[in-house]
Amino acid sequence: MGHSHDLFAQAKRYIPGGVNSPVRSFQSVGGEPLFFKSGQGAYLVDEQDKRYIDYVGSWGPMIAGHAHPHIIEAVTHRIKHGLSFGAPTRLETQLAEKICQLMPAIEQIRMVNSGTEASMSAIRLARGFTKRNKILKFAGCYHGHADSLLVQAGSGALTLGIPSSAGVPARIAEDTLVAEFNQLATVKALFALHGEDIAAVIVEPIAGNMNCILPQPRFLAGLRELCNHYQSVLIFDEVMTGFRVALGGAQGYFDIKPDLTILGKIIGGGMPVGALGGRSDIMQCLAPEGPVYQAGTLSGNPIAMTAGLATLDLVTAPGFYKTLTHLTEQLMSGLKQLAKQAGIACHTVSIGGMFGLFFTEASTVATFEQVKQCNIPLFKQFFHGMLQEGVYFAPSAFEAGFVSAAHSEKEVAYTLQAASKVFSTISASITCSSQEIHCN
Ligand code: KE4
Repeated sequence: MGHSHDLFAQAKRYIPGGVNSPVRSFQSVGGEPLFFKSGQGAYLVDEQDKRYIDYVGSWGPMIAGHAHPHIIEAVTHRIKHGLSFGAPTRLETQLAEKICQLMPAIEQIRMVNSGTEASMSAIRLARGFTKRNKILKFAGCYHGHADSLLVQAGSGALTLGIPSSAGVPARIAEDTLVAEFNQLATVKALFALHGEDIAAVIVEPIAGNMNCILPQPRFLAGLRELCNHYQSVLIFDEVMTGFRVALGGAQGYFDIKPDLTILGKIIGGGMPVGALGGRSDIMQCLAPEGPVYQAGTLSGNPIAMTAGLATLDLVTAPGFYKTLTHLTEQLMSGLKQLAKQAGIACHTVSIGGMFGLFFTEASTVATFEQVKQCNIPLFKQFFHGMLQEGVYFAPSAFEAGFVSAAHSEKEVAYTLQAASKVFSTISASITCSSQEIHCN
């Protein structure tokens, strides 16, 4: 018993689909998920001791790489003093203070245990603060699996073809309005119809759950202006982009000030953490100060706080994002060039340590519709070809990819060498099928 296949069969006996999160299932790319037993730096090791260069990074948290000594040492030390007290610790204040310093739009912050909890709580808080019920989200954006937000969602919901989940009562879903990312006119139209009832607009400032889509100029500023005009709360979901694209997150990068921010992933350094924060007049509505209830047994637990603090120690080092951004750009431009040389239409995008790879003739991909036009079967061939070469990309065409500080020119060079082989194989298969000749 050690082969991923056997482990997967056993997992399916006890766990629905054999996974504890659907996007890990490989259902959209075919084949079976790999079972990993360790991670070190830029690498993961599967149960057969095969190493993979990892561009998933646990879907974003592992920006310092796997098992970074500074984080391991901090957690190892802390764990000897106990795991959870369900009472305040100074560590929670330290992490809260650090985040407020790095993201000035966050005047106060509440720790929770996942991005889902954070977005669910932020929606409730915005509704309590404005005394309105409707929220506005964007098709293809994903904010976790709270009922109100599983309407035309991205990430695994989109990957598996269930963007609007079963089990969400219509009366809940009808309070969720859906606009199109990068298409401000669709937002204005909904505000014109429902403006006085819209409690909040929630947006991934960089859409990382329909692959990776950058905001077009004026899009985020337009959302800010509309929320000001209609007195709605602007919520930036920075679970993925927070401390990923820049030290101040996407809000710092694009210089737009949201009313509330949702965080997760990197602020936990791989431990379960989410957070919601923002204007103190809104945050003061949260219990025990105000009437909006929100709670969590393990919220702010000392081990997660320690891992988060140690991770932020690393990302605040001088030049951290400059180096990460350069390496990510190098990877993307290399892949684009190699695809072109092989006659394969490919568009790439990167910002900070996150990237998007699209198999499309389009010179830019700015909307959800354009993402859906991309060549998914070709992505599957690329994904499995690279996996064979020991390079692990996200098992979904609708996810962003991530580079860590542990990746170096060495990993990029190997990845590009592998991609050259894979693109050649794909190109040969396309030639064969187009000429309908027999190929071995
Ligand atoms: P969690 O509840 O999974 O911690 O966070 C939900 C969430 C909220 N907001 C954004 C922008 C997110 O990207 C996420 C979670 N991201 C997915 C992958 N893109 C998590 C992977 C999974 O579902 O297993």
